[in-house]
Amino acid sequence: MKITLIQGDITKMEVDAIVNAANTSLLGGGGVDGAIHRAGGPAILEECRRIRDRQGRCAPGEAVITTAGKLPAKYVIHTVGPVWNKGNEEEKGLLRSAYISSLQLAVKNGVGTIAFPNISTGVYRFPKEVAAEIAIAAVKDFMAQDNRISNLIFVCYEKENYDLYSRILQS
Ligand code: AR6
Repeated sequence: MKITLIQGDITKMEVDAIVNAANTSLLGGGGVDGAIHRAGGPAILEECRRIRDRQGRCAPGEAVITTAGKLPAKYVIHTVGPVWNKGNEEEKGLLRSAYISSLQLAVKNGVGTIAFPNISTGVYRFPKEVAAEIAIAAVKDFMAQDNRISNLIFVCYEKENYDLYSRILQS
């Protein structure tokens, strides 16, 4: 069981599952969501549409799973992080839930290797350092209780996040 940190593009990851920082519509957007749908092709959006038709929107803190289209990963786990609003709306708990829900769905689907982006730290403006602390604590807590994830990779797109994770993971 290990946690790895890299700086790069999550769409390139050859893992069982990559996690997408989606929105409640599940129908795509910008940032990492846009990059995943662009690189993965229309099959992912098609599956997201079917999930939407079946269960409606995906609430913040929850997650759904699709296959990964043309991506090298097997699955995409779409989770919705909270929009930061000065910490007044349970954003911290919802961010933790986004990580935990993704991991629960991962193990349910036999995923052993998984890559996470820095959920909510882009368009959703969650303060990066707080988000990194929450993300690292959540995955460590999960992995301490469930040994089915053998390798968890934090994929930071920006150097600022990479440096933050690097410091927190070392301490
Ligand atoms: N690989 C890894 N990380 C990436 C990539 C990539 N290819 N591209 C961007 N990031 P954001 P959010 C990083 O805005 O804040 C979308 O429109 C980025 O640098 O993608 O959760 C959705 O549809 C940042 O650190 O997601 C939602 O509407 C992190 O991914 C909304 O944005 C998250 O930034 C979700 O906002």
